[in-house]
Amino acid sequence: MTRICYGCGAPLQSTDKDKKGYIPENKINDASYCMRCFRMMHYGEQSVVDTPKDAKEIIRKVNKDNKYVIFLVDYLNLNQYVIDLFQSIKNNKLLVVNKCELLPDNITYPMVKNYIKDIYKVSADIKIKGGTANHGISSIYNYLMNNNIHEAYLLGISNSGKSTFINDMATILESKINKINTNKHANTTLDFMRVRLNNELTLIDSPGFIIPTSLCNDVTNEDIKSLSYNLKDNESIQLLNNKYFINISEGTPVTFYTNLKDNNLIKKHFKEEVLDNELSIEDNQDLIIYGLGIIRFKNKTTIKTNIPTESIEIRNSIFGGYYE
Ligand SMILES: Nc1nc2c(ncn2[C@@H]2O[C@H](COP(=O)(O)OP(=O)(O)OP(=O)(O)O)[C@@H](O)[C@H]2O)c(=O)[nH]1
Ligand SMILES: [Mg+2]
Repeated sequence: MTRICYGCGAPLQSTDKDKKGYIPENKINDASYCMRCFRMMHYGEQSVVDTPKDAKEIIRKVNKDNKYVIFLVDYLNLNQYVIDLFQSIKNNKLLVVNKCELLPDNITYPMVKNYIKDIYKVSADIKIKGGTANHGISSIYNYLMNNNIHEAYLLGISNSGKSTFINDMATILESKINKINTNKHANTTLDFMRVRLNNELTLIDSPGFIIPTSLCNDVTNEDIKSLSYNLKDNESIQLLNNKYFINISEGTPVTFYTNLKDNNLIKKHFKEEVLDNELSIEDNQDLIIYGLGIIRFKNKTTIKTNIPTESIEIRNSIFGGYYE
């Protein structure tokens, strides 16, 4: 029987060093982890051995099965694309908003839930997770038990925290499992992996997917920062080293909510560029830029940008306490 790597779920093999699941032949019978996972977990090394999976392919596979689905999303990656994927899951499902401790203090957990239900018309249950002492995990465990759910898939975008979720669940249940490999870079888990946590609960980890129209997949796990700008007439905002620009009318203060590590990727630009795509932002609406963050405008305005339309979304704002 083929053994699998407990770190990434790949079948262990000793024929091709550059492919997933590689382990030297003399270790294949007793190793718990493939060489890539071992080196990532012990030496912080990075290596790419597989391409990100297609979300629709994963969901098609899961839809053929009748098992419950726990779908993880972190707040900055919450957008129509992700919600459409969630809604395309036919099985009974739960939406978990993860890394919520990184949200600014003025956004409370009940606000997040009400907001998602209202804006994206999500009727499935929603739970919040994130923060110190495995916040939210016990409540999710109790929820699963109360609803008689003993086996569930964990699905979601790469880096949303699926494998960390299983490790955290193992901690509170005191399960003696081998820790799953988790990492701040995308594409860590490579295959489905069934993890029996106790007599009552088995979770199935899965490879994450990426949002194809995301401008940046370099997420961090740091607090969401707010960067505020008040632009003059001949100034704009430049993104990702002059790849994209946004012209904003003078006198409209804006705040950018992001967790990009490198502040230089979002900067004031002392020039107005010629840009085609004009967008009207109403009072109390935000601009969502896939992979970069959320822009909050102080008042109703018109902006111009060269960001492709499939990478942006305008939606009612969570800031300002409307969803309390
Ligand atoms: N701040 C914060 N970071 C988290 C939380 N959960 C997970 N992370 C971090 O998010 C990163 C990604 O976590 P993983 O568990 O590897 O994510 P994944 O969804 O399994 O990713 P793939 O296997 O690539 O699909 C890691 O650096 C985790 O430490 C959380 O609740 N809060
Ligand atoms: Mg994972």
